[in-house]
Parts: sequence; structure tokens; C-alpha cells
Amino acid sequence: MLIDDITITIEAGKGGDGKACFNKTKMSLGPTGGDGGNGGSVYVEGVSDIGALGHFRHKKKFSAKNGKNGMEQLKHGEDGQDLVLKVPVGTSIHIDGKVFDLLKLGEKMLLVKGGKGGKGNYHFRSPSNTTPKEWEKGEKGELKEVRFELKLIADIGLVGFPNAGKSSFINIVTEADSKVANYPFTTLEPHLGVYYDLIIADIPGLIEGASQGKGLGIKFLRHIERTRIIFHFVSVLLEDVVGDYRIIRKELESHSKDFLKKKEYVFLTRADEVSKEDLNKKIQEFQSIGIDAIPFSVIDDESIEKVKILLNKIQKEK
Ligand SMILES: Nc1nc2c(ncn2[C@@H]2O[C@H](COP(=O)(O)OP(=O)(O)OP(=O)(O)O)[C@@H](O)[C@H]2O)c(=O)[nH]1
Ligand SMILES: [Mg+2]
Repeated sequence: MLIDDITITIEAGKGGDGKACFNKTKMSLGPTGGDGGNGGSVYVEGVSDIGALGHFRHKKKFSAKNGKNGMEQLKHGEDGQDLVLKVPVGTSIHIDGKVFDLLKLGEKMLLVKGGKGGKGNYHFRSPSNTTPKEWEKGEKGELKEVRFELKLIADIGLVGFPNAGKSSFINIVTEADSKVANYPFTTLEPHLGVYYDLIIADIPGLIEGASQGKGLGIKFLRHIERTRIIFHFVSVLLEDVVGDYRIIRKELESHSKDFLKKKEYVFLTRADEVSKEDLNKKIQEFQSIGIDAIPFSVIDDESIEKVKILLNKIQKEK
């Protein structure tokens, strides 16, 4: 199961305490208490593994290490080790009521800062006080809740009713291995496929009422929020292709108006499963609302080639 929305608690390390002590040799009796080390901080870093949020599934709190206390002879305590949490690129980070998007591989962001180490008594010496007993406690590390919400980064998102052939499409034009079967909701979680530089996201099918939670709902739509282009798949086996196309558009719109602004290509899929006349009739139905639907069949090499030409064009524009 792809984990794409998870909230955890993170805690930075406490700073080590400063030390109060004095030189034991008779010749010099001054203060020699070292400083405490700084507490470790917690960072996030973008990685390519889209399943990386799975690491946060069973454990709910993640802490960086505390700084060590200061020591005698002006020895400073060691700094606590930072903790770097790996999240997939495309993760939105909700923290302190704000949202940050981690969009680059290797990009790092500080979430909570470690506490500063306390000063040892050496720092408190002065002409009027050559034997200071003061020392500071290390500061506490910050403690916060953070929510990681994965929104896949893809160039093209595939949408359509279940059984429209979305997974079959992504499998044939990319090396993806998305499950295909002749029943609705075969795809239960998003899959990515790569065509040269283009990333294509296959998401579970939508149905009427998806925005109210019907079927698998629309929670997966967040994974194509960032795509520039939508490939809208309509099976030629449907009675009312234009009506069904509009139903999906309405569901997209109720998730976000931005979906309707994206560049969209409409495909009439499974084209080999109806007669030529029937296919042409359905192409015309789309033409009557100003849409040039592209017929597609996974068993027709010519239509696969045409799609590849389109993908090459999209790639050039990228
Ligand atoms: N003959 C033929 N069958 C197809 C074609 N495309 C898909 N199919 C079949 O249609 C069924 C559904 O295909 P999928 O690719 O799983 O459909 P999907 O849109 O991913 O479905 P969900 O994951 O349930 O949303 C499978 O049995 C496929 O083999 C096609 O071009 N021609
Ligand atoms: Mg599928």
C-alpha cells in the first residue's frame, strides 16, 4: 500500500549542559568547565523512492540525538547527531500551520532545530570572579507535529472510469507494471511510468460521486494535481461517451477548478472492441462538442505509434 499522507511527531535533541569545574593543578586554578554540545536537528530530504513514507507507518515519534554534557579541562560535549528523514520528492510538508513543497531530489529542509549546548563555567570568569560556579543548562530541542502529504510529480496524469484501459496504456508505452484486469478498480494505488523524460501517473478509476467518496473516491487526484497534462480515457464500450466524459470532468472540477485548466487529450480506448462504424460515430460525438478524440487500442500498433508521436511532442515542449 502506498502511504501518501501521514502525521508524525518529531523532536530535536536537547543541548548538553555546561560543566562547572576547576583546574586541579596548583599553578593554575581557573575554571575549566567545557560547554555542552548542541542537540541534533531533524531535517527532511527528498528521495526518489515513492514508497519512502512507508517508513513512518508504525513508529510515530522520531528524535534526533541529545548533545553530550561539557567536561573537565575545557572539553566540549559532542554535538548530538542530526536525524534526516527521507521523503519522496513531491511531498508537501505541513508544519507550524504552513506548507512547504519538497520538489527536488536531494533537497533538504530543517524541521526542528536542536537545543543549544549550555556554557561551561570557563565562560563566566572575570577579573572580579576568578572562580565562577555558574554554568548553563542545555536548551531543550523543539518538538513539533509534521504532516507529510505526497503529491506525485508527473507530467501526465491518466484519468477515466474504471476499466477504461489506463493501466494497459501505461504498461504498453512505458516499462510500468501496473495491474490490468477486466474488473473495476483493478488499480488501487497510483503507479508511475516513465517514457524517456516524461513521468506518467496511472491512478485508480473515478466514478460519478467520487468527489463524495464513492468508489475509491478522489483522494488519489492529489497525485495528478501537479501534472500539466491530463490524458482522459473514455472506453468505446460505453453507451454515452460524451455524457460519461462530462461526469468525470465534473468530478475533477469538484476536487479543484485547476484541473479544468490543464491541457487535456481525450482518448477513445479499447477501439478494437467495436466496429469501425461504431468507433466513428463516437469520434463524431466528441467532434460535436469540439473535441478531437484519439482512438487507441493496445493491440493496434499504429495507434500505439501515434501516441508515441504525441508523447515525443509533449516531451519536446517540456
Ligand atoms: N481488447 C482490448 N482490451 C483492452 C484494451 N485496453 C484495456 N483492455 C482490457 O480492459 C480491461 C481493463 O483494463 P485496465 O487497463 O485494467 O483498465 P483501468 O482503466 O486501468 O481500470 P481500473 O484500474 O480499474 O481503473 C482489461 O481486461 C484489459 O485487458 C484494448 O485496447 N483492447
Ligand atoms: Mg488500472
